[in-house]
Amino acid sequence: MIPSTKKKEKKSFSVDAPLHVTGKTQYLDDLPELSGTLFAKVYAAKVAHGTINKIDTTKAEHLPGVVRIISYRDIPGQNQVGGIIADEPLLAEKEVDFIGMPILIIIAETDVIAHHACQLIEVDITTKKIIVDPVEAYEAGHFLSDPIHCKKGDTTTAFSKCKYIVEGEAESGGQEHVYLETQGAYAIPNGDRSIKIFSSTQGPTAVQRTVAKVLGCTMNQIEVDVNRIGGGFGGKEDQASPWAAMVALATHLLGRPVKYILERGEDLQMTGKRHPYKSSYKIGLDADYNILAYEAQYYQNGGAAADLSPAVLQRTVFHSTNSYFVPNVNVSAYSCRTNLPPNTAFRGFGGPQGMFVIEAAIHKAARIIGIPAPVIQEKNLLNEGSEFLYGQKTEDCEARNCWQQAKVNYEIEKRQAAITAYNQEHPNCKKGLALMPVCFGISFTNTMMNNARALVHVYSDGSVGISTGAIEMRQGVSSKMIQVAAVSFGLSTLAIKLETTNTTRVANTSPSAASATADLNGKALLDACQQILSRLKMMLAKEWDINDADTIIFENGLASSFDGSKKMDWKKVILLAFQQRINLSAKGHYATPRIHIDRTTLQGHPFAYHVYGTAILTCTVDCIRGNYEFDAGNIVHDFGTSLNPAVDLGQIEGGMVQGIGWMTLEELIYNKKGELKSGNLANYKIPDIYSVPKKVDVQYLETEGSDLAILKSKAVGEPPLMYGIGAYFSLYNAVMAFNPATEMAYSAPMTAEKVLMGLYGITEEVS
Ligand code: LUZ
Ligand code: MOS
Repeated sequence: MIPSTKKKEKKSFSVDAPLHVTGKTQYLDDLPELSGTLFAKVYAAKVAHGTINKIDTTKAEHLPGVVRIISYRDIPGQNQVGGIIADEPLLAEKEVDFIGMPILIIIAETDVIAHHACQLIEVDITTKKIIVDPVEAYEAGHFLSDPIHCKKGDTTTAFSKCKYIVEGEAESGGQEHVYLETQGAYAIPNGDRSIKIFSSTQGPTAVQRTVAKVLGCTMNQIEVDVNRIGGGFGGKEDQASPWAAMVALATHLLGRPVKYILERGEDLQMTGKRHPYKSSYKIGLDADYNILAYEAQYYQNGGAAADLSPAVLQRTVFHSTNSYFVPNVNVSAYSCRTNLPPNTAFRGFGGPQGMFVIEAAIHKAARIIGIPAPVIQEKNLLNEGSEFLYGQKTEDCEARNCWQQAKVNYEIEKRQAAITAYNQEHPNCKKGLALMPVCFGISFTNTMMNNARALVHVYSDGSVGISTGAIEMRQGVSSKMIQVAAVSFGLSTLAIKLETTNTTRVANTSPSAASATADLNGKALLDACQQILSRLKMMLAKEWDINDADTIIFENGLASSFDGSKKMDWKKVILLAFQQRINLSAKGHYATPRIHIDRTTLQGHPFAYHVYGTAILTCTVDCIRGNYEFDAGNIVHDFGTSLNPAVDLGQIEGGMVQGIGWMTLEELIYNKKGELKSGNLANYKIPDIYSVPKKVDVQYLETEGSDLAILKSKAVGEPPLMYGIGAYFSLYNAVMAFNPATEMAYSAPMTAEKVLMGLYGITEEVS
């Protein structure tokens, strides 16, 4: 036990903010290029499914400045980048499976030449049957992995006891990550038979492993280094690897540094996105509105290769009942193979898709019964000890506390009454309100991945250098890591330097994902700091003739005895330790305790803890034009004891807005040929300042926080995205205020077009 951890640096601290506001922040493309650097570019498939008959690269090869055109035949190792399932070639061999599938890599002296050469390549492909719809793929038997069936209790018997049974369908669209920094990598020869890669990745070890596989070498031949990345949102958990493999392959073949940073258009075309889902459900309630039974079938649009789809699907199943206790549940989930780019991790990782379905089911049930949806929501919230579908029981359950605080502090009843009055007075403008409770499980569902390591050096002048496996992707984890070390040693954050994330310093990392990065890496870092501290305490105990070394306190840059009679400046302590040849470096390790899951029955205790919250979203709809805006987004969130309130607040606000984007504006459109019709940011609309609710307010639920959270500061990355689901239902309610008989399908996003059709009862598709 370190006494100084009691005194957390409560002030909000950001190591990066001064760099960002002065434009000095260094990303991948800011690295100075070595002389002799070559540039890569992919030639990608232009049809979504077909057989390659002929490839003609003659013209491109003759273009001055083109150094080499690489095909799958040049790969010394395996032509394989699949992470969970080996079903994804780096470069197409005989078949192409989606538009944007890489076929060739052009290597040239400049990126302009590479771009030009790309246009001179001719590939002849015979088109085969193209499937873009998950249900069509399901019916044709095209799957990426085995279906998941998970049940609890007996839904059949339970339905026979229900007063109300409601069935229906729900559909949610994909979502493009739009990280500000596009995918990319830079490989340089690093001594004899070794390659160093700078990559914009959330998963340096995934990059290292994939590159080694493609090059047919061992992992110790590949070094991956990441300073920070300009956004990931899940898009770089698995899908940063192909570009790194391409440049490493070129470096291996040519012995020169090779760089590839995707243009925005290429990135939008070639990379996978959030999985669109089509789902059906059946929900049963008793006369008191208790949900007794819930069944659902999820059809996940996985794209052409598995990528992370099976794991995403599992999280959908685990979050199928969101923040509610349902005694009888029976769900089936299918990962369907289609001719789209392989869909991948995206903040929430299948959880949001699962939650949308039960929220739609509750909303529809409430409509049919003739009561407000929040009556059903509140009635069925999780209680202490409620059992989830996967067998785990809630501990320190905050579902009702968040809901209650939101209801009281944000004066729900008063606001609902004001909205009703407004709607009566305004024939052509309607307001709507919705509540969105969220319960999200923290840990990788794959237990094996929940571990991390850290390396700490205290230099002989007292300064500290720390390395972890965490990737800074603008979520503020760097600041949190520095705080953990500062708090541990009782030093100012200025004394701590965070190094890049590098596979030679911290090996076998899990990706920065699953909201667990600060917890896992922070705990490993704490372990390393504590090892050094305990050595220093032993030394001082001897020096000061104190029996119990643990009573020595490190605080405010000083070591002191418990009674304050002895004091020594940190720098002096370190100098003394150095003179006494004490080890001033340590490697920390952490593996989340308690968690386990039976992979066949899906029963166990997969999550370290759950994060809870409740959001209230209100909107105003222009009933002439279908336009809308959000009046307020009010959130009560369970942070535990926040380590960095400003960073955490940023995650809540940003997450909610990203969720609102997914639910309302962002419409990914692929036509039947598998062509992306929303392939630029003019026709794929992402939230801007006008999409942000006019009033955003976040309240802390005062809780202590879990011991499995870093310094009791609960994970905050993904949960807030799902607050955005409330935006969908607030719009639905506003439309119902105008047209109570509207038959709008539960189909997200709720674009202005859909609102307009809903207002006027137009159900057929306009194309
Ligand atoms: N990645 C992963 C994730 O591999 N497993 C998970 O459970 C997960 N959850 C959220 C985000 N990324
Ligand atoms: Mo993520 S969806 O936590 O990479």
